[in-house]
Amino acid sequence: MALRNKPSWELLAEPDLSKVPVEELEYDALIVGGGMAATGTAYEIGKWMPAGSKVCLIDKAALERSGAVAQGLSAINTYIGENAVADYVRMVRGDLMGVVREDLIYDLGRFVDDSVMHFEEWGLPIWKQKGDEGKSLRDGGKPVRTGKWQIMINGESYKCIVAEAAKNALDEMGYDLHERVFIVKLMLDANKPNTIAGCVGFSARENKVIVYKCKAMMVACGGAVNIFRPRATDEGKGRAWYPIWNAGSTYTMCMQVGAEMTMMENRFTPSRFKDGYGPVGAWFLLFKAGVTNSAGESYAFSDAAKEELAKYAPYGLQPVTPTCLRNHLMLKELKEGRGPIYMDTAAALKKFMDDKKAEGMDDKALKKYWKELESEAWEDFLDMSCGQAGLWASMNIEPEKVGSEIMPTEPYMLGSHSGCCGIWVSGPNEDWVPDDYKWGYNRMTTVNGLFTAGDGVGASGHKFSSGSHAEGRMAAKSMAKYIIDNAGFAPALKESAEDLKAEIYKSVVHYAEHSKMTTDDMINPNYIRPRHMMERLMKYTDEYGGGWSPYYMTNAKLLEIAMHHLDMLREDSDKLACSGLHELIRAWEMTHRIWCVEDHLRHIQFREESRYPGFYYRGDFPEADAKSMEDGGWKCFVNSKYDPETGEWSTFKKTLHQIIPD
Ligand code: SFD
Ligand code: AMP
Repeated sequence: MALRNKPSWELLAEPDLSKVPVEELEYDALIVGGGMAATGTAYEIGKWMPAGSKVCLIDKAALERSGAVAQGLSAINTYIGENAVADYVRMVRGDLMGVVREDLIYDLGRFVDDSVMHFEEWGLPIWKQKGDEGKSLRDGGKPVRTGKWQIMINGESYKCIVAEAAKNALDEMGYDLHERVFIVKLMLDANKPNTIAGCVGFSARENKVIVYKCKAMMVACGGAVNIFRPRATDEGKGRAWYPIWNAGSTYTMCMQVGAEMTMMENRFTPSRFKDGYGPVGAWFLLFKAGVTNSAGESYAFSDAAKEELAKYAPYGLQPVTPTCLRNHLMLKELKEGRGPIYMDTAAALKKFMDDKKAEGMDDKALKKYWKELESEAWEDFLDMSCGQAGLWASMNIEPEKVGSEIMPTEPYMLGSHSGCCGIWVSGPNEDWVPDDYKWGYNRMTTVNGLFTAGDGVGASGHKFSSGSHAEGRMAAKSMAKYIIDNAGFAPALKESAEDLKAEIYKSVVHYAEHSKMTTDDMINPNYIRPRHMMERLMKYTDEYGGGWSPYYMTNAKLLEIAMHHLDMLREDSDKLACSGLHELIRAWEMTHRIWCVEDHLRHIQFREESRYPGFYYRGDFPEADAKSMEDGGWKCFVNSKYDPETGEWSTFKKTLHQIIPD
């Protein structure tokens, strides 16, 4: 049960909202979120804002350890370095089955390395090739590459380092930082149509509601986690791959004020070390490990696999198989009874040792080399997913002796990792960018003054931590330009502060009014707790929306049932009850999850093909369509829009432009 932290206790005895003060604040620019993208914006924005501007960053948690990088990372997955930016676009396009915004990807590729160089200057240790130790990236030091795009770091404190730079930048400019404030919703201007004017949130530490007004806003609250039933059960349920505290706030809050969404049908179903959710990239790329089925066969390179991949030409025929199709091959093995799937850690480590022996390394040097190899293998997890190292230790797993099971997990929604759902934003205002991809301010959504970055920006995945930071910086520059161009704008809200407070605290009052009716306050005919809501949501999305239990399969009928259940959930969310501030966060997270999952399923319903086999399948449309929208096909974007005036949704196709030749 949720923690009943002190402040709300005072309210529970007698639900009197006059005990909850409301603060009303006004800023020029607001940065909502405190992750990689938002810290990028915080670092950059002061350089471009007019002197004397007021800016505030609001994070639901503490900047030092919030967001996806909270635990640290052991690699930076986007560093262009010696590669061509156009090849980066080709890689992202190929991995995401062709439907991407090449303008956004190219633009990001031009700037991302500068963020990585800054990370190093701020103190992040980046592995260097032999002979280049001590030489910075900016001075031409060559990083240790895991793959073509990825570099290795000692990144346990990655987020602390990046957060410190953001805090220093905010401090230097005299800007504000509000930590532990959960933003619940955004608000449009009372006078100027389709223009952002503010947001409202509540403190997670004291009874207080804050209403913010602003001229421009960055919303970068990450992706959506715990929207599908996790493989983890019972008390292990908190264990997930992506950060559990990112609850789809970016998508929901922006779509609620009318921002056009794109590719919300896309999801990332990562294959991870089973139960611990340890990332696989370093094992595949750095240690060059292979995967095998229960018979020890290297199934991904078999003739049958080649035949299967050919069905998804041209994507399946690329030298590096796209992430979803790697899953597809794995799922085929599992469904045909050849599971479990193993990452062959033992063979990979043995090969390293054998190679060194063949090179003539003596026993003493070999021992030392082994120690280094062993610690790198463990450090990969200790730096970014320490629960996986704990699981290996507690299960007596010695990776040099046995392989470890890997498994496709539950689906996640995100736009910065190997997925691409998110918000439709303007690209850079440059002549090579198609007209329908740009409307003035880079990374601005279709709502005036509302910007996003990182997981928020759709149709441009594979940004990862570095790209999200760089994108936050790029957006900061255009936010400042927007503010300067609209200097006369005075934001005005339609909603009253008192009404907003009542809306936010409704579930606390509801709990206080009804909780004494039963002996166990978790069970009550008058209300539903956020925990119950989550269980229901996960059951519906999993069973009807293509979660792991039906092997990621859904169809039109199943989706219709899912939508019906979501309707009921939304109706019941009116009766949410919370016994404290902590649970109040959970309640609002659930509301955000339900909205973004609804859009996800609407998109899957609309797209009558299976564009991402291995992430999800439409049983009634199993093929991936090669025809463009103009030829009546699905090689195009699917966008959607919620109309805040009428409460109606529309879902529609949008033209795809190829900018970089094959
Ligand atoms: O191994 C509110 N990522 C990896 N990136 C890499 O570069 N290398 C890796 O090695 C990566 N891998 C990885 C990664 C993530 C995770 C969890 C694991 C492994 C285990 C991806 C990156 O981390 C990711 O791309 C970026 O962090 C995305 O940045 P951004 O800014 O879009 O999201 P965020 O950092 O999660 O921050 C979200 C912020 O929003 C706050 N927030 N604040 C106020 N009100 C609300 N309602 C809010 N809701 C959320 C959060 O507190 C947070 O500050 S590997 O798999 O490949
Ligand atoms: P992951 O740990 O799976 O999130 O992967 C980290 C990085 O490695 C991402 O850039 C992935 O695209 C890449 N990657 C992971 N597995 C493979 C693989 N088998 N082949 C090529 N790239 C991979």
